[in-house]
Amino acid sequence: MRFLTRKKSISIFGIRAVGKTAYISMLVNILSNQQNIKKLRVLSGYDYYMQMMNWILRGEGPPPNKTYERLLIHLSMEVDGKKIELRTYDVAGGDIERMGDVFKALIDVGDGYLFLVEPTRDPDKHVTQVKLIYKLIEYLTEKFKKRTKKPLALAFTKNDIYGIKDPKKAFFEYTVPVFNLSQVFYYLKNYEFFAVSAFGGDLEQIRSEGRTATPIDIEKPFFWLLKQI
Ligand SMILES: Nc1nc2c(ncn2[C@@H]2O[C@H](COP(=O)(O)OP(=O)(O)O)[C@@H](O)[C@H]2O)c(=O)[nH]1
Ligand SMILES: [Mg+2]
Repeated sequence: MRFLTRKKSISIFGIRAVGKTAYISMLVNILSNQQNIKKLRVLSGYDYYMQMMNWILRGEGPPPNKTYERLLIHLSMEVDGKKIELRTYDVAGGDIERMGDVFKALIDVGDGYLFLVEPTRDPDKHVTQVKLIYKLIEYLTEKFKKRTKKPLALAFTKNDIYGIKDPKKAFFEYTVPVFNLSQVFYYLKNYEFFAVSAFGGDLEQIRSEGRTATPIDIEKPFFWLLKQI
């Protein structure tokens, strides 16, 4: 019983402007429409979610996080009759980039992880993203002393712009100019790659054409993680 009722927690990581807020908001929206998901409740972060949906329906997109914001979205639901509780965090990107207490707390509390990556060639973002994934694996494995079973989903964001078809291949190709992360993936026993789009296109354009944002594949890493935890 205790095993069945234990709260499961998923932590979401990603640098500033990678698309965390967009992803989380559209995920909550999708989950609320899923046939196999019942009794979805937003236990924490409900007002935040509604505020984001307001911005998204306006076609303006989520406003940048304020540096002090560390928002918790806490959901409970039943998936295929199984009770699931999960927590996702939307922290200001800068906090993650500094790899400080927030970064470590998110790792400590998580049963599974979703790392969002934008395949941008911007040198600062490129290096920071590779650096953070290395650091995440280093922390999870206590400095590469042991391998970890905790599942890690790596998802490329804004795929309406980038059009990635083979996310696994694209991932290692993306890291190579900075550091070939396949060197440290040996320490992960369970990982998978995805490419998602929160809005299915440019929000302003979608809005000007009278359409609504249509996410692509954003539920896939989530359901993959749910299966693993
Ligand atoms: N085209 C496109 N833009 C996106 C997508 N997701 C987020 N964005 C934009 O990227 C910027 C940063 O997104 P946000 O969710 O605030 O990132 P955060 O800082 O990680 O929370 C905003 O201008 C969003 O509108 C997407 O799937 N497609
Ligand atoms: Mg945000």
